[in-house]
Amino acid sequence: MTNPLETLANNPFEIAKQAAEQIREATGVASHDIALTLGSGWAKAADLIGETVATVPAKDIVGFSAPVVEGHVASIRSIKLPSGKHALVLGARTHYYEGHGVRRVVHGVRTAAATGAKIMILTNGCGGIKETWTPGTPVLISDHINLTADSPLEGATFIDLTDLYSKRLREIARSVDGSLDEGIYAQFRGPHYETPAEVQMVKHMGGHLVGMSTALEAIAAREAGMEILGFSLMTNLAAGVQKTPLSHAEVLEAGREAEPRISALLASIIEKL
Ligand code: 8IG
Repeated sequence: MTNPLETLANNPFEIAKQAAEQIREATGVASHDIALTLGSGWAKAADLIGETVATVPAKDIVGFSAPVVEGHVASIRSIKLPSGKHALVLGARTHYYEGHGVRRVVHGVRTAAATGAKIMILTNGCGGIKETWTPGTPVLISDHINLTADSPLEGATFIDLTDLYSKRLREIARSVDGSLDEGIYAQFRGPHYETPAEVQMVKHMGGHLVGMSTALEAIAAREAGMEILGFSLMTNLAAGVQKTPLSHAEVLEAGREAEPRISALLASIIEKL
């Protein structure tokens, strides 16, 4: 016989529901409309999109843990947009490479859905393969290649991933900045960067961006019925495309340099959602 409490503790959707309830209590906001995960280089967007109603330490919400990467922020913020809508900003992302399993990776997305969010904005910092891009270029994600060999879905959940990164939302983004390029994002498990040969493999597969997040989260967001906007900040040319070795310090510096500009861009896009 199974213990009902164990069943509850083992159900990721139940834990997300509990987390959403805790967020409701901590923020006083009954329901959120939009959720954002802010990756490297995007954190300032939270200050630009509206009025912060409440900031909650992520560690106070069930299932969230403190981030391990320098430059990531460990808080969950509820923001009232000028439109009157409520945005939930997840500053704490759990990466696949942390080794806590894929359920933990997508807990934020599932929690966002449980708070009522219908749109999930996933942002990240990543490497770029197109040589015409320079570090600091924001790129809309048009599709992904999941190279983690894993999935956040368990059991016979055959979810369609056509138009995973909403064409409608990408069009809204381009109505704000017509020069925005788009690309296909390949998620590796990391935490090492790719070899030049792996970057060439992705290029031959049709990928344009390489990173360590987002694809698994997008799948979970789609399962939860959300519409997804994916946004990458290309902070470095991928290994081998860039002739010099990759350094995390340089990646952070490129993020810092681009942050005000891309955060303002994201804020303008959010205004139109
Ligand atoms: I920022 O070049 C950042 N994140 N996999 N490759 C991968 N992840 C990244 C990279 C990169 N740059």
